[in-house]
Amino acid sequence: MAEVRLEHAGDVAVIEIDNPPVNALSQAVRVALAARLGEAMADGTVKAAVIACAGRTFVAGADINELGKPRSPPFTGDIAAQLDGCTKPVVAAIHGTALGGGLELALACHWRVAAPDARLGLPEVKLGIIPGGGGTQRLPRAVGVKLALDMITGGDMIGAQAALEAGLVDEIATRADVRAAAIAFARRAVAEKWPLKRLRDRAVEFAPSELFSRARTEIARRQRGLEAPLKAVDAVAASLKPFDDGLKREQAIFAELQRGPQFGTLRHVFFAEREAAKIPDLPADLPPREITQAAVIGAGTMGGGIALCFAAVGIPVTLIEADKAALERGLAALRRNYESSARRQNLSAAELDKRLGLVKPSLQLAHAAAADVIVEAVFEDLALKQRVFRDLDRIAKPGAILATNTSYQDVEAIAAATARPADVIGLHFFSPAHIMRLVEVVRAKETAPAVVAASIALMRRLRKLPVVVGAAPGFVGNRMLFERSREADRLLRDGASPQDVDRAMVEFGFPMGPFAATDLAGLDISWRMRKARGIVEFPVADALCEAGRFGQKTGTGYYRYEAGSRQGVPDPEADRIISDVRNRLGVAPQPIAAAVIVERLIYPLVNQAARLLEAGVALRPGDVDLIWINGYGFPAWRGGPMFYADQIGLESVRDRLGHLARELGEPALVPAPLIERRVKEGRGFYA
Ligand code: T1G
Repeated sequence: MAEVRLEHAGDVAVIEIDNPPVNALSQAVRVALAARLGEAMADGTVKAAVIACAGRTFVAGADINELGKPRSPPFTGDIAAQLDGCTKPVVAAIHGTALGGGLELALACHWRVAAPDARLGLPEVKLGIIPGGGGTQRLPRAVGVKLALDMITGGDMIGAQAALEAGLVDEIATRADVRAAAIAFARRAVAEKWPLKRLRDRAVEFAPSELFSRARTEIARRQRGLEAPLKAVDAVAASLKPFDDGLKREQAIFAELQRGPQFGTLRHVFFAEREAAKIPDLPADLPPREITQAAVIGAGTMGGGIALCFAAVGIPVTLIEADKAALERGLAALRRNYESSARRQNLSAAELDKRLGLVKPSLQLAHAAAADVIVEAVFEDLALKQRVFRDLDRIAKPGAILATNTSYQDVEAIAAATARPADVIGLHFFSPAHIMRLVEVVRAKETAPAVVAASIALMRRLRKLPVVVGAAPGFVGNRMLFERSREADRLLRDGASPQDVDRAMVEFGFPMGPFAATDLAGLDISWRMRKARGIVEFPVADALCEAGRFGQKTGTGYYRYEAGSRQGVPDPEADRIISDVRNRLGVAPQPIAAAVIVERLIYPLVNQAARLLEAGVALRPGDVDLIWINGYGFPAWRGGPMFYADQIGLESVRDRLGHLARELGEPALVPAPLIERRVKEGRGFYA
């Protein structure tokens, strides 16, 4: 039951919010918080107040379960206004993550003291809304318009040190106990009679109008289709007006977005992410596994990126490579990658060197012996991976997690190369591993539940999004991608051009179309796999590969790339090759509308996912949505393929699949039994 307690540390009132698990500002908490604050201010013996939280974090925001439904005051903004009226110093004691309404509450306090590892942010745009408790007006007054725009339109957190340097936090608690530090801070404010620092009284420093136009341009490029970030720019721009006028503008935008479609969709994604960590048959009482050392085998692009993920959260990692030159290349790439992400996170040079110092290079597999988790990321060849795992079986300490980063090899076959298959699991990181959040946690038949649970916990510690999948070919994401890729090849044979298809998918909301993406990754990778498996359903892709057109790496693929350019241009030579395939197959090309292109590329995803759900390879529709949003660029504001299918209407999707299966003669497009059953029950995947 949520509680807000009022305690006394001498003449300092300590108001403690206790609403597990993240001290969300539910209705009950807001009512009690307003009451305790009033009591503290009315108590003549109280000279100052501290607002703190019990448990693992400061307030992580409004209670998302309540948003979008009828709510009663006091709202976060009302409590912020109450704080503005306080005549005694109020200090926020921040630990864990002060997010959304939690940071807005702290911004309305006169000062903020943070624990060294605290993180602060206004992530509301990730839910399709904007801060609605005064954050768009107070944050610019605390840190300036530029950083406020970045934080509010991006929704990302910043660390305590960066917050101190920006003026968002007034002190970092050197002591372990941030509450004691805040009480001491409050006492100093009283003793030295500091004037109360109310952000609403501060004018926003001058912000050139191009700051806002540049933000809008950047958002239109990087967050295309999302409404909230653009609206957030409008709200922050209103902070240049008198405070109360700006608040009114914020409230109007906040209310409008809560009524909009994107809030419901992004709230679905939020809760799907929380569901993904809950694996039904995992015992709840599994003891946490201590992971203090990691090792990564293979210093290529993936291995270097994975090693970086461990170092970035402070876990020492040994990066092992058989070849000295490859190890040096890997280390150089790792440093380059971390330097660029460090710039984005405002990491200091000292912090960067400290993190990089956690990566120990080695040419000896034996140096993995002390690791609690070992991630193999060698070349995608089963025999090589089995050899590595046979060696690791001999070297690794008992109880170490042995993970393969394979994207399509048989995890069961890899596990069988060891005498400890229970410790073997797949951790399919997506490239670039240090940036992409998604990791498919591939559970083999004999993988121990404790290893699955420990892997999920470890991925969350690496700030990844772990989704558990079964050890079937292509797992979930790539198995679905195969269906879309086959239909994309067919669209070219039927008359569409690569740019027709890519344009339709970009307009749908993908950051890039399937053919530009394949040119980027390289056509030869899947060509090698198709030849090994005797797959012949990609005649256009095969013809391009036979002509040596592997994509950006060879300067030509579906498109042509001028020297030094990564932007492909239509290539008459590619058109000729496509036309030759059509002639060879006797296909008369027809123009294909964008809407049909979207159906022919999205519905096969949904159909294949339905089969994977039926087979238990995917656990939930929400997991499938998360995989495609976070691994393949499916626009989050459309909720993912399964949520999107429900929005279209599953019966309509079923009918179109049946029509396409007949028209194209493609048995894989026959509606999956799960879809037929749900339609018969009058249900979707979610409803
Ligand atoms: N409301 C309700 N429940 C929440 C919640 C929230 N804000 N945040 C987390 N939970 C639940 C979550 O569903 C899960 O529940 C449990 O807490 C642990 O979460 C007025 C309007 C804080 C970084 O967007 O980013 O403020 O599944 O598994 O990995 O302007 O939760 O256990 O039953 O994620 O340690 C803005 C969202 C809200 C923050 C912790 N705030 N939360 O991560 O744990 S809008 C957010 C997070 C707002 C104001 C506006 C993360 C976390 P269950 P978890 P975690």
